Amino acid sequence: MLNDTICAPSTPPVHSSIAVIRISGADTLRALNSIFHSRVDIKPRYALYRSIIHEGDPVDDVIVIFYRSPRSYTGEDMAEIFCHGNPMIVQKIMILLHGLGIRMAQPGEFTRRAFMNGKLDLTEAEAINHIVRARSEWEIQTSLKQMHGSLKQAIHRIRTRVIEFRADIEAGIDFSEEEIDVLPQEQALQAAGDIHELIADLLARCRTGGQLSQGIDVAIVGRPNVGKSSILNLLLNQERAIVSSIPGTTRDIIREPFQVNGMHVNLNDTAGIDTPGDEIESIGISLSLQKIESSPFIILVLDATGGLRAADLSILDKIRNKKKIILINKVDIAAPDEIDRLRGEIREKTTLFSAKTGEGLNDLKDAISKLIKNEFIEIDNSFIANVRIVDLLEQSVRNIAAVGELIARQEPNEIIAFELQSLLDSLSEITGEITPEDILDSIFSRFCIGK
Ligand SMILES: Nc1nc2c(ncn2[C@@H]2O[C@H](COP(=O)(O)OP(=O)(O)O)[C@@H](O)[C@H]2O)c(=O)[nH]1
Ligand SMILES: [Mg+2]
Repeated sequence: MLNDTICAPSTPPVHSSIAVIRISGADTLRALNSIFHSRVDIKPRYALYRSIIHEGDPVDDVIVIFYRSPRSYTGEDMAEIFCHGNPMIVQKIMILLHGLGIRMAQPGEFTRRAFMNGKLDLTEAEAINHIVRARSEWEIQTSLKQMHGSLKQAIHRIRTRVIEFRADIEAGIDFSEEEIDVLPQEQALQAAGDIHELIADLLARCRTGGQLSQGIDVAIVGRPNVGKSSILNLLLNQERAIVSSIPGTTRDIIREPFQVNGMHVNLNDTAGIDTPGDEIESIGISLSLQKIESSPFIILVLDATGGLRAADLSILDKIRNKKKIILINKVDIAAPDEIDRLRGEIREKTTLFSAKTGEGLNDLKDAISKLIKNEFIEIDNSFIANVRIVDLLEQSVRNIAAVGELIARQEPNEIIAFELQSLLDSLSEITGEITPEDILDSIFSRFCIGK
C-alpha cells in the first residue's frame, strides 16, 4: 500500500481560479510524461507550463512542479499540477491519472507518507492538520511552531533526561553484586522528581493549548433588557441575536465563536435573570444559571440607568468567585452622577459601555483577552495537544511517579529500569516512534484529502 503512486486534488471541488492536484510515488514522472504526451525535461522544483492532451483534445493548460525524492513533502517523487479551478477539469485529469494506474489517495495519505519517510514526526504531522483547521491567530501561530518541532523538541529533551537516568540505574544493576551504590538513593529520587516536574509542566502546557484551541467559553449574563444581546451582536458585528425592548426576548442560549486579540472565544448570550414571566422564560433562566456555573469567564451586564436592583445583586453574588468583567451598559443615556452612584455601589472594577454607540468596545475586547491571558499564563508557550497526546503524557506522569515510589522503597534497579522503559515507550508513542498502525489510521483519517 505504501509504495504505489497516489494522486488527489488538494483544493476543494468548487469553481475557483486555480485547483491543485498532487501526485506522489515512484510513477510520478512516468505519469507526467504520459499526460503531457512528451518526455518532460523537468527540472525539479521549477515551474513548467504545459498542455495536458487526451486523445488529441486539450484538457487544460497547466503549471506543473516536480519534486525529486527525497526533497519533497512526502519524501517520494512528487508533482503538483496547477490547473484551472473547474471541478470538471480536475475530474478529467484525475481520470487520466487513474487510467495510468495511479490510485486516489486516502485522507492524509501524503502526510502519512511524509511521516513514514521520516520527514516529520507525529506531533509535527498533527500540527499541520491544525494549521488547516485553526480558528484563531493564536492557534495558527502555535501550530506553526509545532510544525517546526516545538513539541517534538520538548519531548526529546525529556526523553534524553530519562535515557541518561536509566543508564545510571542500569549501571547500578551491573555493580549490584559488589555493593557499590552507583547512584545514591537521594540522587535518584532527585532525578525522578526533576523528570516528574518536566513532564507535569509539559502536560499543563498541552492542556492549556487544548482548551485554547477548543475555544474558551465566555457567558454574557445579567437582568433582562440590560443589553446583553446587543453586546453580543456588536462584538460579532452581526445581528445574531434578537434585540428588543420587550424583556425576556432571549430564551435559548446563543453560542457563537469569536476571535478576540487572536484568541478563540465562544460567546454565550443568555436569557436575562429575574422573576420569570412565563414557563419558557423560566426554563431560559435556569439555563442561564447553569451557564454561569459552567463558564470559567463571565461578562456581567448592568444597566447604567435606574440603579442597582435586587436581581443584579443576586447575580453578582452568584459570580463572586468567577473571573469576570462588569460592564455598565447604556452609558449613552445615563446621567454622569447616576453612573458614579452605580459604580460606588458595586465597589469592583467596572467598564463603561454603550452597545448603541460602541463606546468601550476596545476596552471590552482587551478585558476579555486579559482575563484569558491571566488565567493561562503560559499561553505563548503552550502546545496544541489533542486527547491522544494528553492521555500519553498523563500515562508518563504515572510512570515517573511509579519510578519515584520504587526508588523510595529501595526496589531492585532492574525493576526501576523496567518502569523507566515504560515511560520511554509512552514518550515515544507521542512522537510516533512506536505508535500502533490502527492509531496512525485514526490520526491520518482526520486529515483532508490531498493533504
Ligand atoms: N440607549 C441604549 N440602548 C440600548 C443599549 N444596549 C441595548 N439597548 C436597548 O435595550 C433594549 C434591550 O436590549 P437587548 O440587547 O435585547 O437586551 P437583553 O435583554 O439584555 O438581551 C433594546 O431596546 C436595545 O436597543 C445601549 O447601550 N444604549
Ligand atoms: Mg437578549
